[in-house]
Amino acid sequence: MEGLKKDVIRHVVSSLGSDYASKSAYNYYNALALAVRDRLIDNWIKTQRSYYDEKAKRVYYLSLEYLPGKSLMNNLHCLGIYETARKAMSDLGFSLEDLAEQEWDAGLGNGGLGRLASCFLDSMATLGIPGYGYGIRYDYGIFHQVIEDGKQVEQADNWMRVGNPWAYERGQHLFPVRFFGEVKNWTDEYGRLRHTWTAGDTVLAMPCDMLVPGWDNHHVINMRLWSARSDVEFDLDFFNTGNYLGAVEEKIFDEKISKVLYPSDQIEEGRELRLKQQYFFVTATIQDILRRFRKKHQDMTELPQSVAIQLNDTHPAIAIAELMRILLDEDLLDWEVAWDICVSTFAYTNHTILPEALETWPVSLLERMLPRHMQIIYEINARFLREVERVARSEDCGQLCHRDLDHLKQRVSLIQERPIKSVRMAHLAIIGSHSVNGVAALHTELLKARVFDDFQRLYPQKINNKTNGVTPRRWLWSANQPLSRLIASHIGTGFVRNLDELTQLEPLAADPAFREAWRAAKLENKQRLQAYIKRKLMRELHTEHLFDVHIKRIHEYKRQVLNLLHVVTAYNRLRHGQAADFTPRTVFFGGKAAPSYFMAKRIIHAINAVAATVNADSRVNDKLQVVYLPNYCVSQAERVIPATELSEQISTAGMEASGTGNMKFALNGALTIGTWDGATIEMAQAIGPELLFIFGMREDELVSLRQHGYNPMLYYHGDEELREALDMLRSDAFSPGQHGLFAPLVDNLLHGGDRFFVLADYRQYLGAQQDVGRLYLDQEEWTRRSILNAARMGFFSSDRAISQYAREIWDVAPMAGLQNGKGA
Ligand code: NTF
Repeated sequence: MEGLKKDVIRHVVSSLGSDYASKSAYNYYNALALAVRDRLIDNWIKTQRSYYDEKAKRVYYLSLEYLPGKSLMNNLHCLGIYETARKAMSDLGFSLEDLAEQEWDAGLGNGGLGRLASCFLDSMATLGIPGYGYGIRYDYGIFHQVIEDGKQVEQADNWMRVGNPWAYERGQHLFPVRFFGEVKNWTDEYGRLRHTWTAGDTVLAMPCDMLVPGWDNHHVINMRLWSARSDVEFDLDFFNTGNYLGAVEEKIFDEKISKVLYPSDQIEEGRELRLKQQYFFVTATIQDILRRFRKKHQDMTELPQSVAIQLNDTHPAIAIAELMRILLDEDLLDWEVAWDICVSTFAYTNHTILPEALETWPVSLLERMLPRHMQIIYEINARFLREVERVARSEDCGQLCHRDLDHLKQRVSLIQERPIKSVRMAHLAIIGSHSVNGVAALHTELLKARVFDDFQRLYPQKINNKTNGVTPRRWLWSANQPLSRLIASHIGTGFVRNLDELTQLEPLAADPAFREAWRAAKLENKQRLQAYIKRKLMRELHTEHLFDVHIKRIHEYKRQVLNLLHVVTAYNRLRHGQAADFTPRTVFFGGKAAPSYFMAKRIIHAINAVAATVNADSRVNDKLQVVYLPNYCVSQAERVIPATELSEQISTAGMEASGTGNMKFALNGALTIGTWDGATIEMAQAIGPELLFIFGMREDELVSLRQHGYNPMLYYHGDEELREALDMLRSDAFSPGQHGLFAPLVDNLLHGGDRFFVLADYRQYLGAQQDVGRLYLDQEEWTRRSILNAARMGFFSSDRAISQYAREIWDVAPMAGLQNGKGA
């Protein structure tokens, strides 16, 4: 402890240039972070060296998004120095918890996809897999959400304003990134046509490394994030012509590339700068990967034995064309050889089946910005369509019918003709990869049967499932110390590394003393949340209420509106005195809406309006409260999830690819009210469906309802409570003086087709909520189920997910000496 204290003081003085006697929390947080980083860097260097020494096959995880959140507590726990640090900082006059609050969340992602990437890096580090995360170091992450007059207002997330003590910026290792320009043809010595791309503009990519430690194993992997740097400083001509300001302007223009994360989620924005970001990221990453590979290899055909590249959704899919370009134009390989290398190296994960989220880029844009890549994509397509024809005409084509060949070719082509001629990035990713995986069993089945059915017939081996998981280090151990300590006191700490060990809790569910201790841990977390809400929102929570929580991005398919209709109905019953047996509850909502998503923003407004009405109504507010948690983010999730008793996972069946919040809640002992969707299905199967509150129509039932003509008006007319709730929303009951404010929401349900079947599931949802309320009155039974939920969550560790990727897709093994935890 004395060593750590000394290091902290030294950093306050020599790294931060401050007087150690001036007790600034900001300085001491930074100094502690630097002292922790010192303890990581040696192991990071050793880890990187060992990859070379052992000629390990490396895994590169390419993701435009990460959501690491805060690093301090997680890193202290991984290093096993949390207690030491707590004591050291307390000696120096600080509470570790307060210092940790000084850190800004690294919010370099939108939601589930980015958080999954961060959980995966944590698992690679812990399992000892030679992995690297690659991404973009956005200057501005996901926007900061404030609620003003009930509405979302976006503010810039200037997360690096106060510096980032965790990152190593490597200004000396810059990679050139080229755009625009033209392609020249030439003939090589064997008479083959060759191509050279001479680019117009160049910018530079600077690596910023953030260290990702494994759990108690000395294995530290790298998350390398690229930041755009202009090359005009090196362009002497510019200065010589006296155009100083012109040069500076160009510099600012170039550096715009990594300025801001696109805040869309499940909606593709299709803007030129976004494509620039994607290519900027991809080319820098591929250059770095090949630089490392070429240190030990000359023969490019050995690449797939040494390198696995996982594409996190289609955002980095242009990497396939980029690797082809390098192999063809720089290494001068033949097409077939280059293509084999690509397909064997790449694998692609799909995270959504919503059509509006499937990426396409206009051919005209690609032709201008990346002319050589567009040529390559055309060539990939031409060869692929010839192959399709061959397979379709062959004897063994199974269900493929060559009379439909033209249609088939149009459907699978990389190029879509309408509404504008564009490249379908998902098709490029599928064709250019040896593995395509979905993220939960149902999602993968839907990929095979619906979205990519043609590809499933063409390549029946390619599409596979890897159900998501979450890291128990952050989402149980670090976020929920009261519960973790209780668990550890009965079964030891092995579950942090091997989550299956939680099954040892099962017999304890029958032990009243253990149940009492389990409830005490939950209460402690509820009180902690209460204190936080008091500080932040100046609201007093009732900790004896059932804490019912719905936090995730705001999207129609996630059906926050269904939850809201339950709240309004409960409000009406209480007002009308029809709810004598109502179980008191506080309903929490939290989540960001994409700034351009009108309906999602209106939903936020409606939730806040209902909250204001309910909370102000003294007839009901001792029994029902509604809280909107502004600026939902990773660190807020870490506070809220441990305090949650009821987890809302109520998406339209078939629409949520997996969900990962669902897993975090159950792991922390919340019971789930949910639909038969995403990974919630597999959770119900692992836990026992009777221990969750499952309701609603299933995916196949919705398909047939849609086919037979779904009429939401029937539900409106047939259900008095539903009608009352919708009429209130449409009138000014929750928006005094602003008649019609929420009419778009209601009209969308009644006259817009209710695409997400809110009304169809309303009555069943109410029934399930009634069951929840009733069960909560029986605290012994509730607690028993809560324990069994957590005990059966072992499968949903990201360690299990990453082990499957490693074995079944990447063909990589953990580093020797690390499999069993302790590193060398
Ligand atoms: C999300 N997809 C899905 O909507 C979630 O169900 C899933 O849990 C996560 O991915 C992680 O797999 C996206 O965010 C995106 F961008 F693909 F639409």
